[in-house]
Amino acid sequence: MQLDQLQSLYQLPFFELLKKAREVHEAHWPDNEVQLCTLLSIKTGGCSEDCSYCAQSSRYDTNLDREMLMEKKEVMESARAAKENGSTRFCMGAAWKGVQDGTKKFDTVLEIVEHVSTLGMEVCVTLGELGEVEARKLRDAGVTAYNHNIDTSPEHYPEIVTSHTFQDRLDTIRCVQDVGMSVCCGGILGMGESETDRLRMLEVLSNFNPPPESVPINALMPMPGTPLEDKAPIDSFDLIRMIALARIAVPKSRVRLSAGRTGLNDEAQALCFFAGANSIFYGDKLLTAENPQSSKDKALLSKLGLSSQKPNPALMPPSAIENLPLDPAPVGA
Ligand code: SAM
Ligand code: DTB
Ligand code: SF4
Repeated sequence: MQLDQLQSLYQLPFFELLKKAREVHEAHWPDNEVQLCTLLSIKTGGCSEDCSYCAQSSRYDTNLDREMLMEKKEVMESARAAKENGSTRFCMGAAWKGVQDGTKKFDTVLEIVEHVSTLGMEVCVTLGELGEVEARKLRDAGVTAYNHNIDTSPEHYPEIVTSHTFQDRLDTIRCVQDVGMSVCCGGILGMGESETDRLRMLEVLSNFNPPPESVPINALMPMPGTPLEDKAPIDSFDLIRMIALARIAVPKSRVRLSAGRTGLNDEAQALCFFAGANSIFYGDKLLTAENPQSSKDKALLSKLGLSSQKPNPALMPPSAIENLPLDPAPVGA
């Protein structure tokens, strides 16, 4: 979709935009299901990059304890718990610039992925910059989607990050797509960007080839100590409009209502689901920040008559399918 088309949609009266988004949503996602994804920070803090929204950058004094790469056993415990709790996707994040083949840390990550991928969930990782070799190895280890956000428009990006470029982000995404792995790519609203920046971000995302499999829309959670700590929260109507536009711009992608749900009331979240959001981060914690309690999310989905996405073998890594029971358990067993 092009910028001028996004601009005309954005200018529509609120309910007209919602109506259009809802039509697209119903045509592509008739199931009333919301995907539940659980995040785990497998390596927290001490990141070399200067992303001005991020509590994990070592450039800012954010009062966050730096942690080493987690042990496989601990990761497996969290992943099993996420599955028990109803998540169908497990996303592991690491705070560092990127990964390189031949390093001990990359080998450890591959081993972690190999194990998590046997559990029967979609496996997502967000590990920063990588090349084609790393992408291929992650895919072969069982990663089903790679999260790498563009975060804002190309024009606004240098105001937010200087330690790498917007083009670096695109290059990583290209490598992921070239090896046939799904891309999860979105951004953050509320970082001082203009309306045009927001629409440009969607324009870039919708012109990926292929379009991203999922699009996380984060509302900035201002982190004390970061340059963006004092940013005012995004107006929830602006957020709902952006969700609606994302639904229209990338009709087949899952639109994930991501960070910042703790700042939204149930009614605003309900409108986001109506406008096309069909995925959330689920569980008390994001990477370092708070997320609504799972019990609260379950209650909200039930109040709205939405169900959580059922496990779907077609979306699981091959190693999970090998581990599925051959025959369904007898009824009542
Ligand atoms: N280091 C990897 C990277 O930069 O791609 C992965 C982790 S990074 C924390 C993943 C994404 O989380 C960022 O691209 C950003 O969209 C989101 N994020 C980080 N801090 C945030 C905040 N304070 N508020 C909202 N979203 C945030
Ligand atoms: C994404 O777009 N949002 C998630 C996930 N991808 C990795 C991360 C949100 C992080 C929120 C801030 C924190 O927990 O530190
Ligand atoms: Fe590092 Fe990622 Fe945070 Fe940027 S967003 S500082 S790359 S962890």
